[in-house]
Amino acid sequence: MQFRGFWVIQTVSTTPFNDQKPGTSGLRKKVRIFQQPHYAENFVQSVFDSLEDFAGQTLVVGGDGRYLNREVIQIVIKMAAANGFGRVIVGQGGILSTPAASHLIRSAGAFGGLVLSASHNPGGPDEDFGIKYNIGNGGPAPEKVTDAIAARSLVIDSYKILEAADVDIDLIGTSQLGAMTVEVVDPVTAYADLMESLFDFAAIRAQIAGGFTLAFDSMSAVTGPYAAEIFERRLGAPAGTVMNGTPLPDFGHHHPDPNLVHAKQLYDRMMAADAPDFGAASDGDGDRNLIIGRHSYVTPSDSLAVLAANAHLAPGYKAGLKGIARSMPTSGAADRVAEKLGAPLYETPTGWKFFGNLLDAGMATICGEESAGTGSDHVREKDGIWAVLLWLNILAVRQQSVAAIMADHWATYGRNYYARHDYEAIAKDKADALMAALRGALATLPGTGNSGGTVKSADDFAYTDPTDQSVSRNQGVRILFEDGSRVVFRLSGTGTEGATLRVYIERYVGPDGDLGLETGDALAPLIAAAQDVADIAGYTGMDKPSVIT
Ligand code: VG1
Ligand code: CO
Repeated sequence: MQFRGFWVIQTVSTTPFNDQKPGTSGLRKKVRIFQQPHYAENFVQSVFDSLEDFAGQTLVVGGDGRYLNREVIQIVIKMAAANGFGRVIVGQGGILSTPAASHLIRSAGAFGGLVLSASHNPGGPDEDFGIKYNIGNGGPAPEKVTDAIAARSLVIDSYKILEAADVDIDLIGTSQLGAMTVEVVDPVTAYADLMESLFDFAAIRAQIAGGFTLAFDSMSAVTGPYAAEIFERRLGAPAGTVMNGTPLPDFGHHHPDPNLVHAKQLYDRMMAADAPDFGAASDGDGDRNLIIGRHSYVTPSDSLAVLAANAHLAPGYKAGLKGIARSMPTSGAADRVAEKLGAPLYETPTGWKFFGNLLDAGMATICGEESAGTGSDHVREKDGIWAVLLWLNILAVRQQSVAAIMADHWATYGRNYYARHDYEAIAKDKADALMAALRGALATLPGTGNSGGTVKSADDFAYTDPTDQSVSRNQGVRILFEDGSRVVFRLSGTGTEGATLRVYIERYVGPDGDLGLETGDALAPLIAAAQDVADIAGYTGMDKPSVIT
């Protein structure tokens, strides 16, 4: 025990839980697991123990408002004080979207931040919670940091926490906790100002005033207050434009995952006869985006390509793009845009942390993933509302519908038909065996023919970071066909129940080819080939995926 004025720092004995997955940027588990005594504390102390020289520095803390958010924020604040941070900045009510947290870390010159979220996973007492650590550039901790945290969590035997009453996180202002300052800040304004600095709000406002209609579904998650401020107040869209705008601890029992399955309410609205001109949604922590034009769904991979091709129409990007980065499973649509722009294209492993170095080095301006994440060098996370605003800015300049912009894009660059098939909650040993068998067969695949065509090459994706030469291996099995089609297999790193197999299927058709096919029809032979090559039914007992996006 240690005394600091009236404050008592407790050193609490604990035992490791041994289940922090190496290679993932945080800890994501069922709420019940997080509620075990010392569990959250162990992870937070493992993070602090893996950092150096943060005494007196600033830590940003906030989350997506899900069940347990407030309790864990109190733990983090008291532990930060006990571990010697000089200042904690916390979003009012414990709210900070992931991109807003990234911005706050950067603008405050913070040492780092803890973001409490399980992203698009459901929330509530029987659902998921998570904690991720972001470094001083505002982005997810790189592998060397997450590996150190995971290693520390295996041997931790005590943590430090200040014995104190809870801090009032609902009142904006500054208070003192031990030797540490606690600043409760408005989570929205600085972020909204950043958006206003990048996009032509006057043009978007004029477009809306002229009758352009939009719908934004916050899915009862963190973007509600951000969207209300930006779309309804600053851009003048009518009240009700933001759907499900109040963050709820259980997201109203929904999966806050902006895809066609979970954002069905928005999808149905966008496909109705009286659909608005533009629809969008974001996920639990506000870093993902779903874009649906009137009667026209845009795949995330296509959205990345369109945003990259048109970014120069927005004031923040009028100087053009330094480069484009996409994760390996994301379709090659952005590659064709990069080629035309004469900008470099980087292909990274899945996960935003790999973009951070490229953005810091000024090598890329826009980044994206097939999982509905798009962003730029304005922060170091993907950013759902940013993507929506860039679309709106482009629409305001081009004065065309989303469907017309897509048709125009495909006529110029060709179309990458694309789908992701997820096989969820499969037994971990079965999933590992399936991947091991695929990896074992890599050498025998080239030259063989099947319903997908003739295999040109097959490998297990490895990435060498061009800025620090660090190597990441085993990032997913790729099978490339002679005609440029592709099937990719990898296991999810973010699920909390068993294992999830993701199969990514892509077929390219040039500008003169058939651009108007149904995606399912266009991909049918490749889907069959994928199921066959990996013997998915044999390993999983599932004859079809649980989610198709
Ligand atoms: C998924 C997505 C990946 C994304 C990650 C975090 O990972 O596929 O593209 O970066 O979620 O997104 P995985 O390992 O389950 O495929 V989020 O919105 O949690 O910050
Ligand atoms: Co997210």
